[in-house]
Amino acid sequence: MADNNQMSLFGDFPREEKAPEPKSAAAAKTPALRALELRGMLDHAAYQYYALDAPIMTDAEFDRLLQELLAIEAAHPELVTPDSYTQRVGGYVSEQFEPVTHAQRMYSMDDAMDLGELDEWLARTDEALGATSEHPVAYTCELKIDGLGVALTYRDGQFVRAATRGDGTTGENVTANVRTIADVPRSLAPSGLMRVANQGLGQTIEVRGEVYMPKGSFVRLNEERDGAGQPVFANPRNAAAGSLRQKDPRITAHRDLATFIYAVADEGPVSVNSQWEFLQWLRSCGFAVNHNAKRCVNAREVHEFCEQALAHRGELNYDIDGVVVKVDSFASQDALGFTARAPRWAIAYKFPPEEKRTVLREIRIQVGRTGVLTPVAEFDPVVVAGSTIARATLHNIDEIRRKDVREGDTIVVHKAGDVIPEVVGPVLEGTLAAEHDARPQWEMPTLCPSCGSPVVREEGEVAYRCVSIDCPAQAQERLIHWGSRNAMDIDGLGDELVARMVEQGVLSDVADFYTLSEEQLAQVSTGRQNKAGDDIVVGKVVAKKIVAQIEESKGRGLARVLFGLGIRHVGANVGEVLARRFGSVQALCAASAEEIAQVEGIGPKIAESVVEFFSIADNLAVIERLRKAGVVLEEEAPAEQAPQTLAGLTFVLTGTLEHFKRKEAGDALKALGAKVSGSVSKKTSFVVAGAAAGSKLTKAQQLGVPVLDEAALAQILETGEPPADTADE
Ligand code: 3BA
Repeated sequence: MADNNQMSLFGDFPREEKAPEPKSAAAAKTPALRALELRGMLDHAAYQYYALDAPIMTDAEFDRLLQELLAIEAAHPELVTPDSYTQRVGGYVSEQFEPVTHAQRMYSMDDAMDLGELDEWLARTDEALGATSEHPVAYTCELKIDGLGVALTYRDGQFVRAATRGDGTTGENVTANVRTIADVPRSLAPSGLMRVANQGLGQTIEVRGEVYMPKGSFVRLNEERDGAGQPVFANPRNAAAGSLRQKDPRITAHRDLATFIYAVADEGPVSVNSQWEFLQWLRSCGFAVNHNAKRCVNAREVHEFCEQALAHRGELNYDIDGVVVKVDSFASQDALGFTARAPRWAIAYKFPPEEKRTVLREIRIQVGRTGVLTPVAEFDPVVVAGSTIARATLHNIDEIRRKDVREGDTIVVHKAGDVIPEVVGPVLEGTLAAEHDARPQWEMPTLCPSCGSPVVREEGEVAYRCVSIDCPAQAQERLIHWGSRNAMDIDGLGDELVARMVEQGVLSDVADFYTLSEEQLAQVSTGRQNKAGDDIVVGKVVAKKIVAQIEESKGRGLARVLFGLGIRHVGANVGEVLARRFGSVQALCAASAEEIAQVEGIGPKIAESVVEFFSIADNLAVIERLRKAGVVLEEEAPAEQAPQTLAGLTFVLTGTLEHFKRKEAGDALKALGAKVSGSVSKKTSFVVAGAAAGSKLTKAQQLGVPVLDEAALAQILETGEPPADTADE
């Protein structure tokens, strides 16, 4: 495509805002000196902000410095250096992953913040390209996926590397993680390759696109994390970023990521002439290309496409934050060229933030299955991003204080990541501010609203909880949890139905599910009435289906049972780990907290919680009834276990081993009960150092941690005997 220094067809159209007048102190310096100084300040501020999460200046201050530097560089182009902050496209490259320098820089895009700005850009571009009504300029419109920019490299048609966009020049090597994404082709389809010129040996092609997480997968992932007491992701984009930047690709493999591809680093090898044809070519190579793109024959169609996209964004299973409009013809793109940061032939029309005003009627307390009291905002229903919302969690009292929302306030609500309703804050315009100030601050109740027991806040926790073991609200939530997707997955059992069953006395603990008859369930009132005013009951047909589902749930296996029981700190993951290690409820029940805490990935907090759960007679009684009902409480194939001769020892493996893969050696040590850690500390029992061991070996020597060689490791694995401690030689 066109090189950077292409003359602008926009002539003297003002592209950059007027720079602020330099301050007198700054004006006294030569431009070269001041540019140097500004670059230093900007780099330092960006490092503080992105790498250390410790900003040293406001965004406005940062922007002022950046504008000053841009002005100097515009007046003195000879002063522009490749490493200048103005040449970066934003962001900061972290040092966690290996850096990758993009063969060709990944540009940014100019934004149009509303349809008016879009129309201005279209008019300007039409004019620059000499559009007439007989010969209008065609544009390709693509949905703007709210994902993470990535570059995928193929050598000789084979996928060899994936890198994040990073700052546009340098990204991070995320190949291992991207390999786990199902829709990324391992090799290019021959039909696509046929259209690539010089497809000889050594030919590389780099395509670019977005990695995203489908909304449904995002919701499920958060449900799972919430169930396991882990922090949830704020939106699908963060979830995708977190998944892509996992150190362990196995974790990424369990996250449902997907891609949309829309660009190439260098159009040279592809024999197509327009963005629209190019998208078809990408598809013929096997890439995932978004189908909701359109080749618009003129600017009016572009405008309409953007309106349509905005109206229908809620129907998509992925998050979009706008529309990318590109001049279709490559020849016209070349004629327009690039500014320092972005192509002139493309623009990102950004959707307006979907925010609505409503009135906060009440902050209601919801009691969770572990007794946590969660404040929930109940507001007048409003339509946001295509669906009606009437409540949103406020998480905890700290959040309520931070947002300073009070019952009766007019509030702004939106959907985080297009899906999760969220209260942004109170509207404090005009008289609303005085009204807000006159309302009392909301307080956490001191008694559980369900059972009336005193509420406690444990040391170091934000959550308040009801610690009563027989709180009806907790009991109901536990029943709902038992039937939920990641637990026993009982289809058709909604939250409402469980509530009605509890109310009508047919259900009080999870074992009751398995003695429920079709006749009993068919008689349960749904709480709704028909036109004649009679109660609507569940009915025979639905009852039959649900009872069949309950029957089926008996065989879901130990891991799901352990998760389903709702033991505090035992999420789906921990449930699996415990099931694998102990093999049966009986074995887990007999284990001490110390034994449980020995298991890799299980901490003392979880272990305590498990032991406490099994020390309660009521819980044991429920488990006994589950067993009698035929619920499987064993792992299918109880794990054959080697004697745990290395229990209590922590190993760190470093350097290159000659006869083992590090991972295999680690697994073998774990099978003997050892913990394997990635970092050396005082608690490390042994460091196994292979060839070219680096900082971990040094650290071990500093801390006096005994160091073993590969032969010693081989001996341990062979005999299963722990090594003699050689610490004080
Ligand atoms: N098209 C993002 N940049 C995009 C190739 C250009 C471009 C995007 C786009 C520069 C989307 C900036 C980061 C980048 C590849 C540079 C899209 C989307 N086109 N459909 C015009 O859907 N988010 N982003 N990515 N090169």
